[in-house]
Amino acid sequence: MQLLGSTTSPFVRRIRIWALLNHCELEFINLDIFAAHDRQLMIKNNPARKVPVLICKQHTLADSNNIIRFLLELYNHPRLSWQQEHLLSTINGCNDSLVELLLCQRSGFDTTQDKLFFNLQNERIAETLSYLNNHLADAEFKSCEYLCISLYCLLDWICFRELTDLTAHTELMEFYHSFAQQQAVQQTDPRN
Ligand SMILES: N[C@@H](CCC(=O)N[C@@H](CS)C(=O)NCC(=O)O)C(=O)O
Repeated sequence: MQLLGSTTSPFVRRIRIWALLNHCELEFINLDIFAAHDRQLMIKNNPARKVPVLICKQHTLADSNNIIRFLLELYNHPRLSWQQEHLLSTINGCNDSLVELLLCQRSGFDTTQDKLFFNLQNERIAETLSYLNNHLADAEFKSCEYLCISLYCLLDWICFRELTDLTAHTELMEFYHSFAQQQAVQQTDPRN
């Protein structure tokens, strides 16, 4: 199986860490998705023009949510419960808004301006981080490996890109530091 992605994408990193922790052999194809040649490979496999993309004998699958569902089934792991899916959507909502804002900044917009689009993203980021901080101790959260991986990838990406101050979220910070010790985390560090 091949995984098209980039080392910096938090959505790609989730899949890479899960695969490392679960002895799932993935050939990681590291792309610069904004460079012409690499972009062609991504576009050829995903009309939505995003990474990650998983390519295997049966399927070409885009979107980390589909990829993890496929891998969990393939490796006979239980699927996420509905509450866990809800928590994953909360992590995704935060991550998507941060990606949108970063792309706006890279397009030359001042995202601190009082504009509907920026306000909606900023409100979503603040609310989802508070929600995750308050629900991190829930049994359904702590017991789900993929949720913990996805949260860690979000938090580390926020730190890596210096996107927002996390220090007020004490539960998230404690989790972030404890999860960071794992080998799979260090092996997929975008700073390396
Ligand atoms: N819902 C998607 C989001 C993936 C995503 O946003 N990927 C970013 C990289 S972090 C991307 O490919 N962005 C390219 C673009 O927006 O043009 C998933 O879970 O895989």
